[in-house]
Amino acid sequence: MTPDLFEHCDEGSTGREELAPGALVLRGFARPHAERLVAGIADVTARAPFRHMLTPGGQRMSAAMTNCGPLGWISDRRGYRYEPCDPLDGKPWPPMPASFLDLVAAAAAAAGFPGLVPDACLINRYEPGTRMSLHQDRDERDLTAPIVSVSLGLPAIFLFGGLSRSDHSDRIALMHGDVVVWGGPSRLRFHGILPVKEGTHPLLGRQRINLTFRKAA
Ligand code: MD3
Ligand code: FE
Repeated sequence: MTPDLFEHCDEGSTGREELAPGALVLRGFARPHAERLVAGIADVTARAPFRHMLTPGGQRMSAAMTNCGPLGWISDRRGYRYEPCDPLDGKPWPPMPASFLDLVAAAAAAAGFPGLVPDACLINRYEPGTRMSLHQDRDERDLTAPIVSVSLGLPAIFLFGGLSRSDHSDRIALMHGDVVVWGGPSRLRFHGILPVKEGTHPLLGRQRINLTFRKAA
C-alpha cells in the first residue's frame, strides 16, 4: 500500500523561519503546550471575561480581548494604555498561568532572548469574520524588548507591513501552535489580521486565540 505521506498536513509544520530581520517564526512551537494553554485561558477568562473594547474614536473593536499578568492593555474613549486593574471590576488582572510563563520562557530562549520576562499578556479572541486593522504596537515603554505572540485555533492571514502605514504588506499564514518573536527592526512594523475564515478547530472550535506577551512597563 502507498504510505499516506500527507495525512498530517493539517497539523501544520515545525521549524523556524526568519520573516524579516528580528521577526522569527517558531512553527508549531506551542502545539505540545496547547491543552495547558487552553486551560490557562479558561482560568483567566473566568475572572476577566472577554469584552469588546472601544477605540478612542468610539468604534467597537472587532476582536474580543482580556489580559493577565501585572499589566493589561486597554482601549477606551480616553485612549490606549496599560492598566494594573480590569476596568470591569476594578480588580488586578489575573496572574499569568504557569503554562503561559513556561511557554514564553522556552520560546524566548529558543529565539535568543533568554532573560525575557513579560509583564503583560493580551489575549485576543477572533471568531470567523473578526479582523484587526493595520497598526503599530507602541504603547510599551521599552520598544527594544521583543513581543512574543502565540496563535491557537483557527488559522489566520497576518499582514506584515513596513514602518509607514502605506508600505506594502506581506501576507503570512499563522496556524495553531505558531509562535512568533517580534524584535529588533521588526518591532515597530505595521501589522494586522485579515478577517478570519469560517471553520472549526478540534481544540478551540469556531475561534482563533492569540496571546501576545509584552514588556510594557
Ligand atoms: C509585529 N495582535 O494584539 S499577533 C496585537 O494576531 C496584535 O492578535 C495580532 O497585533 C493577533 O497588537 C497579531 C502578532 C504581532 C504582535 C505584535 C507585533 C505582530 C507584531 C508587534 C510588532 C510587529
Ligand atoms: Fe499589534
